[in-house]
Amino acid sequence: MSLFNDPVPIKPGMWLLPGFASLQQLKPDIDSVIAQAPLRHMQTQRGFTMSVAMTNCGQVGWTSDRRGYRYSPIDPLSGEPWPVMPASLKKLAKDAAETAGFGLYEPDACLINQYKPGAQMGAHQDRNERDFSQPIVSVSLGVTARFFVLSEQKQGTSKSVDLNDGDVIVFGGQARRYYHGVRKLKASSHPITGDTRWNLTFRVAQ
Ligand code: MD6
Ligand code: FE
Repeated sequence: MSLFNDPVPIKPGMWLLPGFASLQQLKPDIDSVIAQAPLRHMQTQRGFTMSVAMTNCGQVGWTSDRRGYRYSPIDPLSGEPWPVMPASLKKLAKDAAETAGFGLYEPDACLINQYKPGAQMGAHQDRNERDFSQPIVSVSLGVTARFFVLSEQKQGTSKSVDLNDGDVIVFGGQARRYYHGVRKLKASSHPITGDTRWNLTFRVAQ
């Protein structure tokens, strides 16, 4: 028997899987990725420094600099390929996708986001992936954050959902092109991560 609750629909194509992921299970693999490809604050094309610190694992990783953002097979910091996606992380993403009704999910990229108090992510669309029929699986760990979703055209009233430790979002179908972001992280404390929120987003990028 599983203690996991049924998926909760947030928007058409967007599912919340409350408490689907376990921090204790994933943290050693996250730490090992970070040991190989350190977290860094990337630059945007417009010259801003992102408040979220990022790294990647998988065949390609999401990177941004003054030339814009893209997926790259090479970590620009080291000149080496990104770390291999740990099996535990990949399995979690596949299980979550399947639970939300997306079978045969084979993510080739995982972006790791680290939020400290005050960090935020502005409204954006994820549109650099080749196949929009494939969902993004997003895993939240540690401190709770407020996630907001708009529409494909960005306007309209936003829908907000608090993402707690272990919550997973599967973002597919119609929702795949919706603008979304994360409100400024409030100072609070989690027994394992301290003041920090982690977010993993799995993508089929290529
Ligand atoms: C975050 N998440 O939760 C940022 N993108 O920190 C995202 O930008 C995101 O959660 C696409 C699909 C699901 C997401
Ligand atoms: Fe996103």
